[in-house]
Amino acid sequence: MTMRRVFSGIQPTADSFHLGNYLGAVRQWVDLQDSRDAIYSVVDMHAITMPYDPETLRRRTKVAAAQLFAAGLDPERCILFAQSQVPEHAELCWILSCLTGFGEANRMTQFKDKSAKGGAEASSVGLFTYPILQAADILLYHADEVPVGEDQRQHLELSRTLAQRFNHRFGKTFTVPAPYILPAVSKITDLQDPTAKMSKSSSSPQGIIDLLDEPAAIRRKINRAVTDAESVVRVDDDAKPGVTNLLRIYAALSGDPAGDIAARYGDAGYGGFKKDLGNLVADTFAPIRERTAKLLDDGDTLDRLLADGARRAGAIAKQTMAEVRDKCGFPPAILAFYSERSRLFGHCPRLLICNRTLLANHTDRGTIQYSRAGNVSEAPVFPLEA
Ligand code: AQP
Repeated sequence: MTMRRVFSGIQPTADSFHLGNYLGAVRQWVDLQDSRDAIYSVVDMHAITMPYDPETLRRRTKVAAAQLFAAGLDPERCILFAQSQVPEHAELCWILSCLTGFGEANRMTQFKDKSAKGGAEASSVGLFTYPILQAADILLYHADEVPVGEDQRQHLELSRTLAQRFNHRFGKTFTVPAPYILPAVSKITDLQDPTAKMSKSSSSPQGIIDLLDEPAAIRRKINRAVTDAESVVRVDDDAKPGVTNLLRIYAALSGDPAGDIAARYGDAGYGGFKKDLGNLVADTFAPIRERTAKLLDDGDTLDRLLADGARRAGAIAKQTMAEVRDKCGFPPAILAFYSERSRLFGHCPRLLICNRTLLANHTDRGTIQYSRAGNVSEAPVFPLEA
């Protein structure tokens, strides 16, 4: 039986992932490697929807990949790649954009929240179409499931709608993806504002725990986390959002049920509870932090791992796009590669996929002739070597 496929992405928008990213996404990614056909991406094209600095983005993309490998992603058991190294994401995004209603895109709450901060005039069109690029990310790989936090549920619903719409208009092409959301960790909140999600871009330094924080900083932040005046450790989302958030983090990292942890500390105050939780988070993150530093010291290996991931992801994406382009009515733009030195064409996987038959190699003018459904046509070929 073939394994179900998962796809998920994470933005390199900070110098470290945070506890919410870790529990809501990264840890699931690691766990799912054994039971799923897993494809993950550092989505650097999403990271340019807000103003950014190219050198910072380059560095953060590597730091993101290093953290993911350090957290347990294994290139033997999953594919991890940088989104911008597989150009088909942008190509499919355009096609899906043409299937998305303006009003439909305008209902996305993440755009409303993020654009409200800087003002709609200052927001980029890329920020507006972000969920369509996300749909392209997912649909390119025919993902069955998408492990994400609760904040991504609405975007995932759009991906499902676009897959169904494309299939309805052009014939069955895409898998309709399902969200994979674990409620207990789907919204880790800000330690200083426990009603808001912990977020790279909007949490204050005291409200966010970074995966790469020093152990002392982690303990201090948890010690100063906002709680309440009651001094009883128990789950109550409405009356005790701060303590409930800390209990959820404790339960997720220890594996113990939140009720058992609450019973252990009872009404003895928050001091001991926070101290133990601080140690637990610090101990969980310390080895990831050390492994990340080692991986970053060996930049060549990291580059090689990402390039290999892009090669493997790109092979799947190219197959999908060959079918999509054909269904949309586009002629094939890149049908085959050939080597100038050998003057021989290489494999033509796109020809096979789209029921085209190779008739002739016109190496003199850099094209090939093919037939499709009895019609003869010509397409450009791009040399691998200059
Ligand atoms: N607080 C959170 N609790 C649980 N899951 C979370 N995720 C993010 N915050 C929480 C999940 O982490 C994955 C990667 O997120 P992302 O980097 O693509 O962007 P995001 O969701 O917008 O997260 P941030 O931290 O708020 O980033 P910025 O500030 O750059 O926008 C996703 O699966 C997300 O659900």
